[in-house]
Amino acid sequence: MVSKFPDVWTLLSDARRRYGELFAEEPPQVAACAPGRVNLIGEHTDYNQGFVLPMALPFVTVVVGSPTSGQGVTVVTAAEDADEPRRVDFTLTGDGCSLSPGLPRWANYVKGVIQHYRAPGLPNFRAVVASSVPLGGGLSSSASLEVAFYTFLQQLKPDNGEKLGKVLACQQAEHTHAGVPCGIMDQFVSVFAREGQALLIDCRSLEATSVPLADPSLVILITNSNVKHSLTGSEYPIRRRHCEQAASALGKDSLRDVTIKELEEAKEKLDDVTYRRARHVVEEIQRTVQAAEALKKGSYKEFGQLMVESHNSLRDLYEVSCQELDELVSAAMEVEGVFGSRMTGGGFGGCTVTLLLAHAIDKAILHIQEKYSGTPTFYVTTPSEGSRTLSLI
Ligand code: GAF
Repeated sequence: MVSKFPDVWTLLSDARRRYGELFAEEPPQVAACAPGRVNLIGEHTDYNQGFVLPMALPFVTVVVGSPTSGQGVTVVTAAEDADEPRRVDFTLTGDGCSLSPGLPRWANYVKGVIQHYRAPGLPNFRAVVASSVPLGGGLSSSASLEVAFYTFLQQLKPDNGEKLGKVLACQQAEHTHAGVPCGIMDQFVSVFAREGQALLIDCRSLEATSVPLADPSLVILITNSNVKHSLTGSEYPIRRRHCEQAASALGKDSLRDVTIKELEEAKEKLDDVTYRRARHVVEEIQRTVQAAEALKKGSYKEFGQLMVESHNSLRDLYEVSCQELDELVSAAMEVEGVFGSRMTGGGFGGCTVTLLLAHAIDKAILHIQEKYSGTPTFYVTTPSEGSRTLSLI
């Protein structure tokens, strides 16, 4: 019932074997990995300079490879379900390169990371990528690929090692090469995450506080709706634009600087849609800070209530939920021992995240399965560590 995914060492050995099959003459010299994430609360707040509370998942992207003396770069993905060519070849130009996005789409993340890599003079190389992060499920498979790739490049040609620079470069890669004007959350947590902890990230100061989340009586259940509506790509930049318009109409740099009182007083300056988007963001920022406090105190009931409020706001005010996610949340909330449940990530499909007592897990899975009109996939997860190099010895 609960999906099992290969751990990092299994992925690493798969990637090494694949590398050996493809480039028979020598084994890979370096390896790196970076995790996907689930956001516990604080949705669509990162690009409004607000707070988010994600944690890294045990699902990772692994990159193995070696510098070569030959011409050009070759990258191969081992992704089972890639519906595009799995191999891409290109050349680096002298100045660190100008790699345009194109096909295959998965390679745009790689090209973007190379383009924004923070040290000149990358050598040519060959690499194989393998990942256990579910694709298209809103669990940041793209950020994990970007960050894993950056970490891999750091071993070919070290940059200054500054972690925030790495986060920003990977975010830039997503902007320029995937065309998604994302916030900072996904890349940040993929770099900075620590095992057993969620991260409260202040997306204005770019500082993060660890929030311990390793209570054995608790479980974090991710339920994949296994749907992805086509609105995902087009609606995200529209939401972002509405938020910027709202802040500017109120004379502020971002919605982080707006209080509920100020928003209510200035309501007539905004059209209804812009007002509702802003209302979600302003309240969600407050909710996230409150939720982090509740988690620190072990007030799981309060945390769960805030998760549900967050979901309702994403559904009614921000309008990024969908029927399938709403069904999954409602079903989860009917189970005794569940504290809270909400959609997670950008929305329009993907996953929900549910906080519940460990002893209620089987009952919750059965109930959600019975109530959901589609076919869900379940992952029981724990907060895991951020990007790192992997030993090949
Ligand atoms: C996507 C984006 F990439 C994040 O930056 C964030 O805005 C999230 O949607 C919504 O909270 O994952």
